[in-house]
Amino acid sequence: MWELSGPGAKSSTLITFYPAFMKRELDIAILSDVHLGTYGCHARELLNYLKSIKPAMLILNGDFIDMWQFRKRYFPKEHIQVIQRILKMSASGTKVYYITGNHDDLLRRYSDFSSGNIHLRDKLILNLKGQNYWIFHGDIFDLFIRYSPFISRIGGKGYDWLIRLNRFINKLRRFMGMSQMSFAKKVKYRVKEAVKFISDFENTALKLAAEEDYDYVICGHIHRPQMRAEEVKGKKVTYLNSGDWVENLTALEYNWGRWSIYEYDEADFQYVNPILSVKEAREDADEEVVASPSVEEVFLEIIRKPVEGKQSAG
Ligand SMILES: [Mn+2]
Repeated sequence: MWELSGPGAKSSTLITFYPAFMKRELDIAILSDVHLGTYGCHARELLNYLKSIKPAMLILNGDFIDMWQFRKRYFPKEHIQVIQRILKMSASGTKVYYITGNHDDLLRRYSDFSSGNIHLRDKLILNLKGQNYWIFHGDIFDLFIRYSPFISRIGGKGYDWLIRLNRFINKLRRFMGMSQMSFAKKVKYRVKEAVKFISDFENTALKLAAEEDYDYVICGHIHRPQMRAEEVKGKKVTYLNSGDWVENLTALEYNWGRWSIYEYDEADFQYVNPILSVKEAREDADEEVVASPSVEEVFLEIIRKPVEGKQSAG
């Protein structure tokens, strides 16, 4: 929005005054479990975040689009804008890796497809400063860990329903001057089984990474942001998890050779740097929104968008 862009931008002089330094430059940003297409997805907040950064590499580590929920045809404007924002980032130089997860496993048959700066993969192996990284969504561990029926139920449709119920109750609570509460967090965190599931997941990842001789393993899937270093059989392994954009609103950021977990804070956008807030932002000429696209339209747009190519006439 405030970068000087192509011919489409009607470049009101105001826009050119917003300096580029307001975008944080990052080497790598990792997001997972955005679950576009579900009621739980905090797309507006994610848009705020995406507009505030300029990463050299953006890794979408699985469950970016929730294709399991698609038949409901819930795909509001902000959800499309998230996709458009990412396409725009890729067009202006950000290398985007779309790693498949279990909710977008339909895309696995297109894996290792690349178009311009966008790369679809099932996993990603990186070497940063001599350290080997193993990056994948993590649903593969479901085969190793025994789920309790309770957990698998929250993972599915019931979970989406729970979030809607939660929103409704929070509306009532707000109305009565009470503080907000998160069912999803309560359910997921308080239940002993869930805690055990999370630690099983993390331990499995650490153990396998050590066996495969990786220094870092980075996952998503369990909606639990984490940075944890352990010594496994004499080898130091670090487990990172980027969390999600349903409950935690977090991302992993790599800059100046260091990892950190970004936690979304509405206040940063409303008060500290209001110009970054989507609500305040002017509509971009090139960000027009197509009304309710079909499933195919949405994900075909991602995988076949000619990023650098000019649009062919007609
Ligand atoms: Mn998942």
